[in-house]
Amino acid sequence: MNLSGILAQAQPETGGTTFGDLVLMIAVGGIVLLIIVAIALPRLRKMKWFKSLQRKAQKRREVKAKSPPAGGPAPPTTRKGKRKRALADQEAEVEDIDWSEDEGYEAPLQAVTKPLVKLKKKPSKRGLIERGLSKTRKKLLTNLRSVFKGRQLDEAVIEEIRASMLTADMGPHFTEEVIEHIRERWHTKEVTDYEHLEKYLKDYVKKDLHQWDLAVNWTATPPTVVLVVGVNGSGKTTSIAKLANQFKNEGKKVIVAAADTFRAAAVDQLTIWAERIGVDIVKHEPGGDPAAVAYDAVDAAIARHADVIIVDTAGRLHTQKNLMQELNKIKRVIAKKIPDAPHEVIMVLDATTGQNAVSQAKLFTSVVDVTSIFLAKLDGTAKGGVVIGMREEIDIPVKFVGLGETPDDIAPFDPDISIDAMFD
Ligand SMILES: Nc1nc2c(ncn2[C@@H]2O[C@H](COP(=O)(O)OP(=O)(O)OP(=O)(O)O)[C@@H](O)[C@H]2O)c(=O)[nH]1
Ligand SMILES: [Mg+2]
Repeated sequence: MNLSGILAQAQPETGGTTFGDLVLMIAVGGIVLLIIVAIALPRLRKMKWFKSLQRKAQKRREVKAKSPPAGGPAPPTTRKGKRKRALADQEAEVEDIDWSEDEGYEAPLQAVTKPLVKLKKKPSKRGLIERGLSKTRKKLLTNLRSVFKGRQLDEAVIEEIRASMLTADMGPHFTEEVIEHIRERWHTKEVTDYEHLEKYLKDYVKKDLHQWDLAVNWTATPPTVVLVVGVNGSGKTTSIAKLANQFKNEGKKVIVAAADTFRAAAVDQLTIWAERIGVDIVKHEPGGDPAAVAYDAVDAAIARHADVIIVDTAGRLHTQKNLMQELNKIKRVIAKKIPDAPHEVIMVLDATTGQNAVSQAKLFTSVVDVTSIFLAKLDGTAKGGVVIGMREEIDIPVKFVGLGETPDDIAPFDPDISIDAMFD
């Protein structure tokens, strides 16, 4: 007797469908379901989301299983933790390098260790600028808001606004000009409270900065030659690494030239960067003639069909006169090979020095034809307003800003994003 017969005998009939039929249907349904799962499971295992679920579960099991070493920290699991650990490991590794031959050099460790660690997801340029200008924003806004504190504009408030703008390194000329305009608008009642002032300042500064031509002077027939100048420690070599990295990512063939032959460590530093970024370097022995390095580098760039060559220079010589003579010699030698070169002379300025950076710029521009500014270290300062001071006092376009110590920490200067980041 079959299964439905046995069940039919055990249960009385209840109309059309017996209880036995019901159980039979459930049993058959279960078997069909099992067959479907057996066929689908291997396919399911091949699916991406299933694999990633499995990997995550496996990782969780591994982390749980690893008990922390006696007295030591548990292995980092977050991205921030891993980054911190990787940095610590690299710093330990680089501590073995002997930098003693160049006692004047202060920051080799940071300069060579930072670039290895990269966040998986890079912040957008806007995000970088907003983060970089956060100190400036905090200071400027705190100052301006506290000036008003519910008050309406009057002579006393105007005087306090002047002080706030000077503290933010916006420069005396620009500040005076703006204060005059504010006073006029106060009389016509266009600017009476903080909201008006903020909007007015933002619009005014943006309009002013938009007068700069911010495009890089690429030459029609490569290589484009970029000469990088600036005082000792301003961030030249790091900024060159950033530029080289950016240009390479844009698909350009880049060569860097180690024409800072004044310090042995300077050549090493640029060599490390070039290797890490994956660009060619032309260098001579330390102590050699920087102009000869520049000359060879231009030769190499022409022979290798490079798109751009970036020349590092010394920031310090025995005297300022020597330094300026050397820069001019490098320029002359480059021009012998490519008459309209260098196409860009980028002056790197340290934003943390505020108004001093403006003075440095004045000094350099009196000797070399600087075509643009790379404003480095904007991330570590509340003096970001110096960019506004520069427009007024030297009027050389700030084409790039440096926002950290890794090759990715660079952004083209964008007046709208930067000014919004300073005020919003
Ligand atoms: N926070 C921050 N640090 C930077 C930035 N640019 C450079 N630095 C740091 O500033 C220090 C000096 O940078 P370098 O690139 O060696 O400066 P330099 O002008 O080549 O120095 P010299 O060759 O001695 O004239 C290093 O510790 C860099 O990591 C930046 O945009 N932000
Ligand atoms: Mg350097």
